[in-house]
Amino acid sequence: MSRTGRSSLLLSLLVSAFVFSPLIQAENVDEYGENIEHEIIILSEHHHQNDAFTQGLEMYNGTLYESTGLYGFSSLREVDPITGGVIRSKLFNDTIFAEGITIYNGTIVMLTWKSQVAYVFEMENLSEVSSYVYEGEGWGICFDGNYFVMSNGTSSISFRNTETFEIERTVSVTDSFGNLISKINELECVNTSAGPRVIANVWQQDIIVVFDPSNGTVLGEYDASHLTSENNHGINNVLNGIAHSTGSEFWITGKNWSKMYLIQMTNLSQAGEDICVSSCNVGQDSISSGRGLMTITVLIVGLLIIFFRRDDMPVGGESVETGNRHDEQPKPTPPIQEDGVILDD
Ligand SMILES: [Ca+2]
Repeated sequence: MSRTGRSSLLLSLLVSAFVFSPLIQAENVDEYGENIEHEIIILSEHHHQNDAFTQGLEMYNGTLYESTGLYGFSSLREVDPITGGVIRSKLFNDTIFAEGITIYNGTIVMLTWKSQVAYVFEMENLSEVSSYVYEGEGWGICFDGNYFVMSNGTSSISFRNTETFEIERTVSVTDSFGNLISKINELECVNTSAGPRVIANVWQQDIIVVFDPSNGTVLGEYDASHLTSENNHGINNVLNGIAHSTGSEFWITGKNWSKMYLIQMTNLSQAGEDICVSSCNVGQDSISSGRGLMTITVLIVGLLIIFFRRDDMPVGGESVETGNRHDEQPKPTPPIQEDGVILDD
């Protein structure tokens, strides 16, 4: 193809992208035509103990409570959110792998990964007062005012009786295309002007999702990759831990991160449309959406750019740095995993 021909083709594709762009914008607008953007705004950065393999995070009366996992390292901590300093902590024996926590009726309820026991501690002195039993794995938990809301590493969320811990009902977390969102991890229950919501980490993903607890439908997805790139120095040191502060403000951190963040989550009560969290099935619903058109257009333009620039690319098979950390090979196995301990969640 001549250079003139190439330029014409490129121009056509760019025009196509421009023509399709209004379709994209039209998908996520509110009743006034304003864009609904689910965005994390960093309000302040704080220290986080980087020995904390964070499994649960919850704020109560200005104090932050944190549970940390791994056999032999699990703990329950009372933390000063401003300094990140540990005020009090309780260490567990090496049979306990601590998971998510929530505050209920003056106590802290803490899940365990595979022990099938939820321990209950006094907030005053972190002493154990009772426990619940359950079947399966425990990952995240929050209290919605009526029930314990619990994740177990799948897409299924259970709503449990606060007296018996029996399951009252379950929902499956799905995006708006019906794709199941698995590995739902740490949770936070909040009430918004549009109704109750559950906010969740998704294990090994740089996103936080908001779903409707009545049916499990994801209403918003927040990209936290700019935070994970600052803190993630290993395959297990993932984004995890979210605690409601006030209004639309939350504390978030990750496993062994050295930073904790006070953030604002924009448009928390407003639902975006056509939210595709897992790998979308292009060819079905999404093909007719603006997002599908944008994806195709961007893909074609990207391929064309590569085509035009190929003469400038290095010879001999040298790779080009993409800047995408997901392209990296997995890091060497952490020592604790080599010892036979399977890291959670
Ligand atoms: Ca939480």
